[in-house]
Amino acid sequence: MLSTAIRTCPLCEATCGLRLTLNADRVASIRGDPDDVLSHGFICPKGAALAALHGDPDRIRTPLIRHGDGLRPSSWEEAFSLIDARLTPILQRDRNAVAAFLGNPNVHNLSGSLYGRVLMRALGTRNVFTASSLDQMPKQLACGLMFGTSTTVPVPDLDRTDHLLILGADPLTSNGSLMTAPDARGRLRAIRARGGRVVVIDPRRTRTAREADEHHFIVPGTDALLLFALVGVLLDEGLADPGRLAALCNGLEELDGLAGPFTPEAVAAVCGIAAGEIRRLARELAAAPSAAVYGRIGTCTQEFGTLASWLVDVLNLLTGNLDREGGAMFPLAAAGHSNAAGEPGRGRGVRFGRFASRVRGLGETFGELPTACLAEEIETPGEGQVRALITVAGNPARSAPNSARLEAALESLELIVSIDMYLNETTRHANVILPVPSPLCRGHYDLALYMFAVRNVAHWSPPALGPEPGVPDEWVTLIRLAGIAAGMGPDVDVGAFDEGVARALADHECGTVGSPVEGQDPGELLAQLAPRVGPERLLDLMLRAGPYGDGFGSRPGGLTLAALEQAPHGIDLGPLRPRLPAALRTPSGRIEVAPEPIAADVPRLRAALDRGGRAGMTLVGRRQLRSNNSWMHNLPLLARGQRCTLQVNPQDAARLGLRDGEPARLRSRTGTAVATVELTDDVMAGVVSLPHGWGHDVDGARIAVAAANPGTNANLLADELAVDAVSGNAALNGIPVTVEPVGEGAATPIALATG
Ligand SMILES: Nc1nc2c(c(=O)[nH]1)N[C@H]1C(S)=C(S)[C@@H](COP(=O)(O)OP(=O)(O)OC[C@H]3O[C@@H](n4cnc5c(=O)[nH]c(N)nc54)[C@H](O)[C@@H]3O)O[C@H]1N2
Ligand SMILES: Nc1nc2c(c(=O)[nH]1)N[C@H]1C(S)=C(S)[C@@H](COP(=O)(O)OP(=O)(O)OC[C@H]3O[C@@H](n4cnc5c(=O)[nH]c(N)nc54)[C@H](O)[C@@H]3O)O[C@H]1N2
Ligand code: SF4
Ligand SMILES: [Mo]
Repeated sequence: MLSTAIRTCPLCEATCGLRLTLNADRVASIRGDPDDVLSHGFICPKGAALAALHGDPDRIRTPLIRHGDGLRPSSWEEAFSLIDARLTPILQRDRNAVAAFLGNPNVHNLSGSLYGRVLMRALGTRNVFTASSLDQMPKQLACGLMFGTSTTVPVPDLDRTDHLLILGADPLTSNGSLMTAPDARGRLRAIRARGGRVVVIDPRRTRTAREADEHHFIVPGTDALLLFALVGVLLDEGLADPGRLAALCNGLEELDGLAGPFTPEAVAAVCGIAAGEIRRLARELAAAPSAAVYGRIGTCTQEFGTLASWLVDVLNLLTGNLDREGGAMFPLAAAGHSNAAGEPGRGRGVRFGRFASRVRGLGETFGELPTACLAEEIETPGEGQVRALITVAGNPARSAPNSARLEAALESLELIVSIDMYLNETTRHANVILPVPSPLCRGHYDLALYMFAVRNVAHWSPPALGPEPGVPDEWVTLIRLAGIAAGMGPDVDVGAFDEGVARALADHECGTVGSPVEGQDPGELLAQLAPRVGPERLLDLMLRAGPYGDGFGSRPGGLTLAALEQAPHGIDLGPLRPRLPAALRTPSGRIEVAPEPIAADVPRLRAALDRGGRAGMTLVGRRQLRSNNSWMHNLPLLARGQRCTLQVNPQDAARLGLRDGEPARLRSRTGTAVATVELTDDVMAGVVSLPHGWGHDVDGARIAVAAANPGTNANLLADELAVDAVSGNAALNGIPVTVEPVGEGAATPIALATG
């Protein structure tokens, strides 16, 4: 008997609607859902591969516990008893001795998004690390300081803009990031079809660049210089006009002084873009009827990530495009959006720098420490030394810089507990691995990603398939771990614990100024949410207390989870609308144009400018269409047709003696790696590109397909000491390397890389 299920793809930020054809509990096919309110039928190869992920024989379906050199299956009782016995004494000694690493898939998983923080609270450790500090922290910090919350981030109004300037992003490959926009190609083509212009700044001629009107190579790490020069031209030539927002700004007058040294002529040689071109780019940006500037990984995971991320929005502001149709706008998500309730002038601003990492003294951001300093926190003795690690949906052994050092540090820990679906490069070090259900067996709502969507939408997906025998929902596992961390032992009453979680959220919502449930009785809200439990209950509460919600009766006809259940293709909440000043949550209630912590970093940029360009080769990364960071190389359909290569410009190859298809050895401060050369003039001279997330040929993992096509681990080369000074985010791009051929008969075999 065939049946159909509709659900959102949980794999990347595009949030595509999928139509699954099911044959009992078997997935017969997965196609794009033509009726989805946001994706309109778009799908990429990974979405279709969810069936293979569901069926992957290597996916873990039972807890595993360490046994000699390997891991053996165990019951859940045995696993939790072991965790309780080992974790509790460490926590009793020193709560900071237990660290946590939360990986990227938590963002795509309601359990991880809502109950990960429950576990963190129960642990009570300062040593919380996440993929955010390997990714978008500079953007969230810059926007937090300017606008008041970490999710008040402008996104390009893609479907209405006349001019899009993209720096360091490749949405045609990544399918968009901090810009939820399925079918990026279609949306970019539509800009050009309506007479608009797309300009890309990237050290590689990306798929996105090939669809653009104009592409400029840029020397990695120099975006802040280019952006400052653009700001300077606008100011000098009288082209800067924030329009109605001028009256909402603090510090506008500081920009002139800050931008002063960075003239087009001063930065041109260092950026690799001619001064005349920089002036033209600025004038065209200012002249466009509407325009949006957008930067992503290339502007974040680099030495000047916060400055570059900030300047992107300074440009949006100065060109009058911030918060206006066709410009860079603030989405209003239906649930959980930190700037939805409350009012300007009553925000406390973002929390940042309240404490520092023990060894290197890197500051905390929004309650977490930079992942770039995890290894040293494990290695360095003293009070607060990390002795145990809990990973949830993370693979830091492949995602964090200097992975050889980090993996050695992991080996020295007393205990590692991993909640994960694979026995991979990280979890092979674990003492206990707790499995999670296949994505098709869980409900789904994109709590985080709708905060960055180019259109306001809401979409609930019920589980497409029934539960997998013996695999509890991930939120249940997180609560059981939280129970242990809270000293309640291995058999915590999950239902009672969850009541407490829901109660705390209801208390919070009822106490929030401007919330549609402000002043209501939390107990009555909870009664109305019955019989829902777990993430569905919390989601329903957030939706109903949210900006489109029914307010539990105070706004009849408003949004509820029940309403979303009746709308399997999602509910369209309309195009983005101007939100300032209402969305501002800075303590001043105004736009902080030149926040002090950011302005204080400008001298460091000035020093880099004075040093001038760097000789030698520079390594950058890239996304690949059939990859998802490190963890989807085990699916045969995706693995076929996806190779990990080192892209090298033919000019460099000739000089360095590198040949297409042959191995090259890369060296950086941290290590050595060997990768197969791909000659292409799509990468600028002086730059080589290697994707991250590879290097699967390791002992003790169970990822047979991935191990057969292992590729090279780029993070053997990324330097954990290279961080964006303001946010502590890892500078995973712009790594100085040497590249040389691996001579015939040389000792190092391909892809067997060592630190
Ligand atoms: N297919 C696929 N999709 C993905 C992922 C995946 O692994 N595969 N990963 C997901 C994740 S976690 C994220 S965060 C997003 C990322 O989404 P994007 O940022 O759109 O993706 P990237 O391809 O990493 O694009 C970064 C670009 O920055 C360029 N770059 C490097 N250094 C610099 C620099 O200094 N300046 C400038 N201007 N450019 C530079 C690189 O050449 C690259 O083209 O993608 C998500 N989507
Ligand atoms: N050199 C370099 N390094 C990079 C980057 C780069 O561009 N260059 N990009 C960085 C970026 S943007 C990111 S986001 C990080 C990603 O860093 P991580 O999040 O550490 O890495 P992933 O490869 O996404 O690994 C995800 C893990 O979660 C598991 N998993 C998948 N789904 C689930 C689930 O539903 N529940 C649970 N519990 N586990 C699940 C997978 O098996 C895998 O072990 O990598 C960063 N590292
Ligand atoms: S683009 Fe992203 S959300 Fe859409 S099908 Fe592909 S992986 Fe899934
Ligand atoms: Mo990411």
